[in-house]
Amino acid sequence: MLDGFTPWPEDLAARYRELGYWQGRTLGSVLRERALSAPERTAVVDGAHRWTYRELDLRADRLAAGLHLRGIAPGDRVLVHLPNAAEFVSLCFALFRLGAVPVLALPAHRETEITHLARLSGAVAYVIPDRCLGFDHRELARAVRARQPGLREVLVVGEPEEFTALAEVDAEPMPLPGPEPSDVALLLLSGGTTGVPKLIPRTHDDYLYNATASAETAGLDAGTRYLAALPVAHNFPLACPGVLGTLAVGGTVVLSPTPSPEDAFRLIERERVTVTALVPPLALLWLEAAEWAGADLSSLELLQVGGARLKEGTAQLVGPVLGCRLQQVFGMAEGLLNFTRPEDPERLVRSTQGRPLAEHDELRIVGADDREVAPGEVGELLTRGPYTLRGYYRAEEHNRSAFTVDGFYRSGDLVRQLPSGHLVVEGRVKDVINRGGDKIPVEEVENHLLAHPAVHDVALVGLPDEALGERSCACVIAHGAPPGRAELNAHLTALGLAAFKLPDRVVVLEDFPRTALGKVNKSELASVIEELTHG
Ligand code: OOB
Repeated sequence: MLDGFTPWPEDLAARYRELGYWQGRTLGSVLRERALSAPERTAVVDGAHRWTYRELDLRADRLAAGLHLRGIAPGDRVLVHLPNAAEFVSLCFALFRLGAVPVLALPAHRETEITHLARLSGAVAYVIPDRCLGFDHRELARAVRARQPGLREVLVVGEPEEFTALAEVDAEPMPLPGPEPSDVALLLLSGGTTGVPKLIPRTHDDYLYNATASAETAGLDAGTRYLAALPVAHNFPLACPGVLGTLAVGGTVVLSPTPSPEDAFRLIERERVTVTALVPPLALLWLEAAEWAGADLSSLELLQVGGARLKEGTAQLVGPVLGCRLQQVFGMAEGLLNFTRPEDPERLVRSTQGRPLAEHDELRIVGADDREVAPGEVGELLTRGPYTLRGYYRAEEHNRSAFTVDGFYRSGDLVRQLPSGHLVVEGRVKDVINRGGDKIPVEEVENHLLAHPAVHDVALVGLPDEALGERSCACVIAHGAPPGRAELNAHLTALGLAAFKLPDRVVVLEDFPRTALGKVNKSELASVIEELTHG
């Protein structure tokens, strides 16, 4: 078993098996089953490739053998930093079959995040594209490797320069011992509650349930053509049901290089896409673009929206403008997923974030004293269940506060539950800014800003925003000449921070409002900024 992984207690594990949540299969074996039953069906489409199930299955086997020969062993972590490309899919399945563990970095991540992930995971290899959207990942790899020499191998999709081409990691398929279904299959990134990002271990058993039960709830079958528009390293387009859920039922995955209407609409029309998933700001953008783009979107049957709160007004437009059904998804990489269902009344689909996926998802909605609030009241959502983690990877100390003693995960989300079981997300208690689905770990950005010589003190707050839900604003107490936004963002970029974490606004203040305990009062601070803006 992977050290640093917290398993479920034996009695609960036995129960989840008995109840059929954990089926004792691995992610790699599910692809094999599909390849045997329908080898010539199309599994994956991207700009450059069109792979049948047989081809994907073989590619995964050959890659697994090649990785094995290069010394990648079961349990080794491999940092995967790829865009939406066919190689992402074959590589993940190769690693699943080998029993090595992909660590899924987001395309926007840069030196700071990647170095942190490499260090925390102890990854032995780093897989990158040569260039992506104008950014040279080989330069990033050089910088990261200089700081993290444990990263033995850099494998490149495309032109490798001094590194190794992924295409050359190829060998005759060979028998490999493979993982147990209860082993960790992959490490996902947390949106964060405090400080730097955490890693979320997901087992074959639990993630396969996550993907297949999501597929059922979203009505997927072998005729599904799923468009991965969001970055596939994210749990939502990866397994809710996303890429893995689609492949598990024998459907076709179409990979879009970006989620822009320009790229996505072209693919929807060409590939007759039936299902896709978006975050709310992109749903809004698609709704606007659909009015004038003139693309044929008539194949679309279902649009899933999640990652941040969807406004009812936007929800209402999905059917009339895109001509498809809406499914709201309130999920987290940590596990728990909530979906609105096809049989739900229209009103609930529009105005709630859905109800739990599994009958045995346990939910507690609690007040500040950790006691359950009255039904229908707002409180923090705590949860445990057959696909919700029991501990972050290698985070013993953080785990003591992130979970209750009986193993409930503290989501940091404020919700209320309707008598039907549906949840409405009302806010949060965690210090994260949700910028249209991109999660900004506030403390991390504040720490980097504090390193700037002109910053005496700083507080990052979320301000309401029409398009994104929230935008970030850095409130700065200056040391000497007040720094501007361009200067601070240049500083953060030079440190190698992902672009979505850069403050959208910088406001220089004399002092911060404080709580009785002397902590920055962020909600009052946000009101002060609003006041400054709108008078
Ligand atoms: C998804 O996963 P993460 O890990 O990036 O972020 C989880 C957090 C939740 O704790 C919540 O704060 C927020 O994102 N969130 C929503 C939401 N869906 C997620 N807030 C309001 N309304 C929603 N519908 O974001 C994620 C994972 C799987 C499926 C969908 C989203």
